[in-house]
Formats: sequence, structure tokens, C-alpha cells
Amino acid sequence: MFENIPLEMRPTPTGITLYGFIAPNAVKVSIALQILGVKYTVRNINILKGIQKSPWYVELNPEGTVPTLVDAGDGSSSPIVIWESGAILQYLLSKYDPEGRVLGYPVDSAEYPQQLSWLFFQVSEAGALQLQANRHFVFPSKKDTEQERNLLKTRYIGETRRIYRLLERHLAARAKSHAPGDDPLVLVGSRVCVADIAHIGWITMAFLIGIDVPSEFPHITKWIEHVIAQKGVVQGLDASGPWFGFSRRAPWKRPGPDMRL
Ligand SMILES: N[C@@H](CCC(=O)N[C@@H](CS)C(=O)NCC(=O)O)C(=O)O
Repeated sequence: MFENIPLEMRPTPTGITLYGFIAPNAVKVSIALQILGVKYTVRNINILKGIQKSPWYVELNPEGTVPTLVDAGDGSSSPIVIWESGAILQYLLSKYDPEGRVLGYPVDSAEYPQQLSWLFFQVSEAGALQLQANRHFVFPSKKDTEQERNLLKTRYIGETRRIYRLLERHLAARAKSHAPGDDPLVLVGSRVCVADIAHIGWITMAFLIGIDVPSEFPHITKWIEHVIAQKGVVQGLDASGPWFGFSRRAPWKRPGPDMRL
């Protein structure tokens, strides 16, 4: 099944292999794996060098993007290949948290439809729009004229800010009034869930497109700091290499013995 893949990039014969990179859609998956306590092996696909468009990789992931996950199970049956970060997260929840006790909520709970809404909002709106902002701000196409580049940057950074304003309003409303037992520092219910972790990579790198979250969005800032402080989140962010959301240029601090949030 994987004979076209270079030997060193083949998935492990058992267990989970994550084809990822230091990239916000990929770290959603490594954070989920860390929180769920699932062992995995990372194969880095350097998207800055175009490895994601290699024919062998496009056989796994037709869009030629990260992440892709291969689950070889106990090695006794055909491995499962799954791509699209939202699909992978749903797959991991159904396999490793089927009762909704760790990273998801139970399917019959009041929180579940909210979890799904905020997760799909992240994947289809927030991440997709910020991805375009990054593309035109950080990696502008040489084919576009300067006027086109400026138009694209303005449009997608504006769209990203619209999304952030929406998140800020939601978190501000929860801070003002929330059900007993709920945690106002998360998107849904009483604890961090898959919807929260899906946003972390993106929001911690918004400085790259000129959005200074701590000075513009105080509620988002508290939320992000709260999520970063959860067990497994930093390890997931760093799974493919040091997360640049914690670099000297970034406003976020990596929690640790000598660093405080
Ligand atoms: N909708 C996809 C988007 C994946 C995506 O665009 N990933 C980026 C990294 S965050 C990537 O691989 N970019 C390289 C490229 O587009 O060639 C998902 O959520 O998994």
C-alpha cells in the first residue's frame, strides 16, 4: 500500500503516524493526540520546501497539505489513511474518547452540538480565512501585481479580524454570564474541548499577519493562555519542532519551570 513512499517517510507498521509540520492545522492533531494520551510518530512534511506536493504524498492526501494521519492499528489489517484536520479530530474522538470524557462531550449532552458548531466554524471559516491571510501576507504570489496583493491582504486580514471579533464577543458574553459549573475561559461548557484546541495554532501565530491579539482581544488572550496551560497542549504544539507561537517575536510565552504565562 505504501510502496511509493520513501522508506524513511513510511508510516510505522503499527500505531499512528502523523504527517505534520510546524503548521497550525497539523498541531491541532498532535495536541489532540497528546491530550488523549495516544502514542504517535511524526513524519515532518516540510511545506516550505514543497514536500506536500510530492506525488507519493498526494497519494495519501489529494490536496497535498498537512495534516494526514495513518492508523495502522495492531498491524493486522489495512491501515486507515485520513486527512483534513477536522475529519482527523472527529476520527480520534470517536476512537479514543467515544464517551466524551476527555476532549469531547458526550453525544447526547447539551454541549455536544455547541462543540460541533465551534469546531466546524474553526475548520471551515476561521482557519480557512486566516490561511488565505497568511498566504497573501507571508507568502505573496509573484504572479499578483502589488495592487492585487494589497487587496488580498486587506480582505483576508479583515476577514480574520471579523472572526476574532466574533470569538471575542462570545468569550466576553461567557465572562459576563455563564451557567453554574461552566468555565468562562473555554468556548463550550465546563472544560477545554476539541473546539478550543483547534484554534490554538492559528491564534498564537496571528502576529505573523500583524494582529496583536493581546492588545486587541483581551478575552481571546485569557482563553488562549488558559488552553496553552492545559496538560499536553505545549507538547502538541512542539511535536514537529519548537512552535513559533512561542518564538521571541511572538507575544505568547511557553509555560514551564522558568517561564510563566
Ligand atoms: N482544510 C485543510 C487545510 C490544510 C492546510 O492547508 N494545511 C496547510 C498548513 S496549516 C498546508 O499544508 N499548506 C501547504 C500548502 O497549501 O501547500 C485542513 O484543515 O486540514
